[in-house]
Amino acid sequence: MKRPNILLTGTPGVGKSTLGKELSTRTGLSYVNVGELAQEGQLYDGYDEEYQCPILDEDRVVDELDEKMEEGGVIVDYHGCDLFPERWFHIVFVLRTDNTQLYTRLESRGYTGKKLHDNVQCEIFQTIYEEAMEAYREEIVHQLPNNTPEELEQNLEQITQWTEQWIKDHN
Ligand code: DAT
Repeated sequence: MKRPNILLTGTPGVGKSTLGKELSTRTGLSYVNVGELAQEGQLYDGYDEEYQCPILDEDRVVDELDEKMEEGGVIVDYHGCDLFPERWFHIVFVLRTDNTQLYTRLESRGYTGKKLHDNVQCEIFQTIYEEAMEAYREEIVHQLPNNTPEELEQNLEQITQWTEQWIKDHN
């Protein structure tokens, strides 16, 4: 059976992993958190002193995932999107959160100072949305507001429906 690959992207804290894990339960697609994958495999290439975090080795991440992506049926979660081959994804969702809300979420995650400020700024400037619109065909890129539990549920229902329809249409 053919199954679609879905990219969930957006600024840290917009709710990608919350949505992705539940979506995986509802659709049966597998869920890959690229940050965790890199951590487990130490797929890093240096260290960013400014942000105090390791730098992703993008080529190794792509190599690591390529076979699984070719098979289909994968939900990928990452706060960037132009490192992946365009051919991997059938649809791209950019989650969006209002900046006051996002500020609170990131603060309670322990972000402070420049890291907190820059991430909220990233959301205000729609950085990831623009990156997605450059990297993928515009028709497959969708923004989803994700501020409240109600919106989370709506997003889950919408993507689950889309997935079921895709599977019907391609099998
Ligand atoms: P991400 O994976 O994009 O970094 P997350 O899934 O870890 O984000 O969510 C960050 C925090 O926000 C976490 O405490 C759960 C909460 N959250 C996620 N989606 C939400 C929503 N739709 N409404 C309210 N809170 C939400």
